[in-house]
Amino acid sequence: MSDQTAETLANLLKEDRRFEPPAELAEAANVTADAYAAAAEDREGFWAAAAERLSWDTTWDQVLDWSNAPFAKWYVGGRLNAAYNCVDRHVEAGRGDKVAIHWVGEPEGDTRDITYAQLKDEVSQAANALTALGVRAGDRVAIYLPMIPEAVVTMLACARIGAPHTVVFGGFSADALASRLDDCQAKVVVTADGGYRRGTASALKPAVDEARTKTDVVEKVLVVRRTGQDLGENGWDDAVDVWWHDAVDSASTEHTPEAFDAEHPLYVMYTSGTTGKPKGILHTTGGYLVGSSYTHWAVFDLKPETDVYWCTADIGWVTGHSYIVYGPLANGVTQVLYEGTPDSPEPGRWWKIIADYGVTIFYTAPTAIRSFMKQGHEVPDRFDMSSLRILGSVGEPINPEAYVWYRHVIGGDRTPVVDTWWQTETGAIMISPLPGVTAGKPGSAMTAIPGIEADVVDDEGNSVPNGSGGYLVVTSPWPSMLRTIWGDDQRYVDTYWSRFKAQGYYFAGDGAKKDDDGDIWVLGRVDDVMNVSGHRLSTTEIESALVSHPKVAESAVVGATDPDTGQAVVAYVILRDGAVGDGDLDDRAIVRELSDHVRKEIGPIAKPRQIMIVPELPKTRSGKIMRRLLRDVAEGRVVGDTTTLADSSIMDLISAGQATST
Ligand code: 6R9
Repeated sequence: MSDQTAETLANLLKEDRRFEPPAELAEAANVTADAYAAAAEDREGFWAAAAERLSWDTTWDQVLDWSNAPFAKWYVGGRLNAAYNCVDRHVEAGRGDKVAIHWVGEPEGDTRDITYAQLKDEVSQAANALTALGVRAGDRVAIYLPMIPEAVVTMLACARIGAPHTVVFGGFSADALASRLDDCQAKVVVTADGGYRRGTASALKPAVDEARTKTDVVEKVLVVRRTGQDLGENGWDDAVDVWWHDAVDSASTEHTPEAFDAEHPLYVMYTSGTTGKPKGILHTTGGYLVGSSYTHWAVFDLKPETDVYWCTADIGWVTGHSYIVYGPLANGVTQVLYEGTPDSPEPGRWWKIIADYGVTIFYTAPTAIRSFMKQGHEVPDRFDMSSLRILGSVGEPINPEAYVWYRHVIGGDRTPVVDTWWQTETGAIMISPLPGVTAGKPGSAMTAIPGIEADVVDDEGNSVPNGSGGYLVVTSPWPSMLRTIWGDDQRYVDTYWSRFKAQGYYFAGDGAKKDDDGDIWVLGRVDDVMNVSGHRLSTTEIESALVSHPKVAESAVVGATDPDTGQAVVAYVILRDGAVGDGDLDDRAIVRELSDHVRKEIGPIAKPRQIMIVPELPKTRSGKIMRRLLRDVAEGRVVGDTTTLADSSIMDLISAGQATST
């Protein structure tokens, strides 16, 4: 670490550092300070103007219909095609030769540049192929792909024909895939033979085959050949499986996009909630595209003619939807799409990509920044990253040290850092600095962006004074808000709109504080949702996975603070009678077995950092598990107040029994 960084870090603990926007950037900024007041004065007028950035087939009659709150309709009567907005209109405007995607495969040298004209042809071909497979407007299509261009092409092809997509992260297991396919009744799955992770080809198609044994909703599986790996003897079903290169490559590049209602479903994205079953968050066409494209332009001060943008998220998460596919492509920018892991084949891979492509705007997650911090600045220092002008952060609170390191080592102390708070449910960035306006404060997401109204409130829903903490709420509807939970309107109302029903506020599930200047610091979840490396996981989901194992009687899962991943999964399990000392398994082997079981049921990201076998769980007299106490143990603290426990000696047993863990 340089002396300067060390000094910066030391200072940070004592003082609130401010990073003023660079003068040049402020002068040419897309959004200026007066936007806040203008939007506050006429919010619907503001969002009507933002919608003008898109091409509409029919304009709307009404910006917002909130008469059936909390079920919103935005741009009522408007009609548009999302794929046309992301692709065709750029080609029609004479920008067909512009590169839309610099795709970088993980194996070195495996790259492809795709222009907007080529993207239009490929999306049209895929739209024709999906139609030929029987997909009609309104049918759901699941996408289970690595980070290859076909993932973007398929999403846009679905949007083009009005078939809502549901992208399932390639790291999810067959079981997790099956439950999502089943919940949204996906007719077609688009997948690949495999993808590259850390230099090796890892299979995807077998998980789809396995998922199909658990649900019979899927009629066709479209398979991209990516790795060329062997699919095995039973790995192909002629009645169901179709190769992408057979169905898509031969399809016509002519396809006329149909305009859909602004409220036509665009996609369903599953995310963890406080109960075991993931929630299918529904986003619709008009409002979502306005929200994602406006925020991408405003928060990153996007200059589509000159910027080269790169968001490192996976398209299996909402960040990939809003800030790789819909926002950036609607804005017609050139972007990098990278298939692999940050440090493969060498630790400087990301920085090399930035240098090679002259990336100007870079958007990533704090967990990645922290892992690079550990490697030191020597690796990034080897690369010329002077093209960068704006850095973004998303997924979890960014700790001030990581913010300062990011700005200093990656951004050469030139670049504003935008810490963007939002959620799968919000569809687009809600709270963030604006790079040409806001003096950045390490660790704070600052204020709601123009057009968005957020607050921090107490238990009764009253706005807390500066210097106090409470719950983060959104106080008025916004265009890219979720419309419902797929197939479960009641759960939508209960989860988001019942906590502050009297005020009509959207409850985000996050705790936050307002500092003395009134700026917002997001502190993390207040419900049973964990945030591991920027990915949301529910405690109950992992608990259900654990108790589905025959050896487990009961389990409790907590998120414990982790220096690398933000939070880590820590599980406590009570084994069934006879599971211990029975046969040849010792505790350690059981822990390993349970860990593998969670991995299989949900996916590697849910794998507990630690599993502790305990004789009992701490419960209140009404039988509620006191996670607070378990968190104390997991984080190595003195166990807090145990007076409400039915049996207060239990915590001594649990604290003493920590030896049996991985
Ligand atoms: C976009 C995304 C949402 C949850 C959210 C919060 C956490 C996201 C954050 C942040 C602090 C930020 N979160 N961005 N916390 N500062 N800048 O991550 O969506 O996967 O749905 O997660 O992530 O806890 O509620 P999603």
